[in-house]
Formats: sequence, C-alpha cells, structure tokens
Amino acid sequence: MSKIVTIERFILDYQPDYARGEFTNLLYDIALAAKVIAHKTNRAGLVDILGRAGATNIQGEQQQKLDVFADDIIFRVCDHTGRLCAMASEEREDIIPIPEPFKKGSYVLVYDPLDGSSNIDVNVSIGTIFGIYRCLNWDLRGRREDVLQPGRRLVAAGYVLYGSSTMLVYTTGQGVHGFTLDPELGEFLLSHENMRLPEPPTFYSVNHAYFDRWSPAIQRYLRWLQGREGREGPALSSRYIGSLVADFHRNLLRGGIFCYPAEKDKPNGKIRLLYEAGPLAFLAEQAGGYASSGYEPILDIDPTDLHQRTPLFVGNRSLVYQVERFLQEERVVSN
Ligand code: AHM
Ligand code: MG
Repeated sequence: MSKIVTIERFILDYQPDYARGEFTNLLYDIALAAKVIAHKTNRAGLVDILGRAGATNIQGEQQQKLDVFADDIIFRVCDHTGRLCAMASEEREDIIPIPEPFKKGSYVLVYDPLDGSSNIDVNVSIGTIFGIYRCLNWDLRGRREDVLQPGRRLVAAGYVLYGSSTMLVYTTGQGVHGFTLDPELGEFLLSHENMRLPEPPTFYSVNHAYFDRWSPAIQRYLRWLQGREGREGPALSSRYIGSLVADFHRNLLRGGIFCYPAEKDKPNGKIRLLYEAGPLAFLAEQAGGYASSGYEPILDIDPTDLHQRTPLFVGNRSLVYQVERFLQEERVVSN
C-alpha cells in the first residue's frame, strides 16, 4: 500500500540542512494561503449568484476581484510571522515592507498571487507562483536589493495550480515534489515525488496568434518544433492554455516547452522575471530541464526592476538549447 504523507511531514523530513523552523514554517504558510485561495477560486463560478467582483455585497462591502483577494491572503498569512524581511507581488508596484510592530525575519518572498488573469472569469485553470530568497544583509534587511536577486539565489520556488484538483509543487533544490489537496481533509498529500521532465517531450506551448510579431529565428524554431524545419525536429503536438502555471505543469508531466518570445514591439515579451520566469526556471532545472531568455539562462539574469519582463523558453533541455542555437545563428548573421 502506498504511504500517505502530508506536505507538513514532507517539508519537515526533507528540510535543507541550513533550515531551522523559520524556512520550514514559511513553506507551510504558503500551503495555508494556497488552501484559502483554492477555497475561494472553487466558488468563483458562484459570483454571479452570490455577488459579482467589484459589486457591493449585502453588508455594503465591495467584493474583491480574485487576484486582489489572493494577493491580500498571501500578505496577511505572511506579514506577521517574523520569517520574512520583505515581500514583492506582481499585483503591487513597490516592495512590501513588513509592517510595524511585527519582527523582520531572514527570508524574502516574491509572488504572483493569481496568474492567468484572462482565465479567471471563464473557469479555466489558474495558478499562484512563488519564490523565496534569503535577505542579503541581516542589519539592513528589507531593502529593494533583497528582492532584486537573480534566480540562481532562490532557496525555494513553487506554484499552486487551481485546476481539476488543486496542486502545490515546490523545490528547495532537492528535486521537485508535488502535492494534491484533499478538499475533505484540507491537507495537501504527496502525490508526485521527484518530478522529472520526461523524454522524449510531447508538447510545445506558445501563442501562435503572434507569429508575425516574432523574429525569423523564432518563426524557424516554431517550424522546427513542428518537425517542418530540417529532419531532426521533434514534431511535437501543441497545447496552449494561456495560464503559465497550467502550461508549465502539463509540460512538466508530459515533457515539452513553453515559449513566450520577444515580439517586434515587445523586445522583452510579457513574462515577469521575478514573479514568474525565475521561480519556474528553478523548478525546471530541478526537474532536469532548463529555462532561457533565448540568449542566457533565466537564473543568471540580474534583475534591475521589480516588474522587469523577459522572453521565456522553459522545458526539456534539448528543446531550449535549440532555440538558443537558432537565435545565436541569427545574431551572427546580422552582425
Ligand atoms: P497575467 O499575469 O496578466 O495573468 O499574464 C500572464 C499570463 C501567463 O499566465 C500566460 O502564459 C500569458 O499571460 C498568456 O499571455 P497571452 O494571452 O499573450 O498569450
Ligand atoms: Mg502573472
């Protein structure tokens, strides 16, 4: 019979050597926030019946939009625990300081509270993405510098997928592990231990509507993925949800690549480095894959702006290397 392991038990048993209770409890806080958000998203279809987001409820209070709600929940679960020195959210312009009178801790949390906003109102999977850094300087902790760190310094990263079931997937640098929420028990139970990107890959995910906005190298790469460019192309099938977490998760289970390339008028694409690309890049590497901007590893990019964007190619290593090759060739030719 397979063993039943809660996320709490697993986090405790596999905590990294440097982790004292602070880090372990921080992961557990995120699991708690995920449960609250999952509960709310599961009821999202009832807003038309029970009150629309942005409308006023029976008590005369404004109904919150789901992404604002998720942002607020993560903040309220994490602000007073003494484990964090700062937070940064895709929903907020500046870093989020730890409010007085709470104590500051030694970790930094970056998060995209509810990614895939265009899918929220149409009952399609959405997700939360998070990354954890250590603060740089204990005496001065809580500054922008603590947040603006390259992905290579992440000590943990993960996502929560609100789909046909709710899953929390995370890494602390010791592999990628997935937990499924049992809604009746209210517990995340270990369901996917040591996830690895399978070979050969099956899917590629990209928004084809933007084909004309891509450089010739990216257009060529897409044809290569489809098996129409040279004999070695993998001839993958295509799937695109438009929710990064859901697209990434499917590709993690089936093998594949997610692409959000640069466009003629958007040289950095759309995906945010700190809240989206960085954490997923850490997970991908831990699952045997790789993430690149097309020119360098996502994890090596030094962020200079909290809301900086980057082109993103993430998935099986061989597929990501190939896009780097095509872009490199294009660069050589144009120089
Ligand atoms: P969001 O942060 O506003 O939700 O946007 C991010 C989302 C990703 O989840 C998804 O991969 C991408 O935007 C889809 O963008 P597009 O509709 O341009 O394909
Ligand atoms: Mg987002």
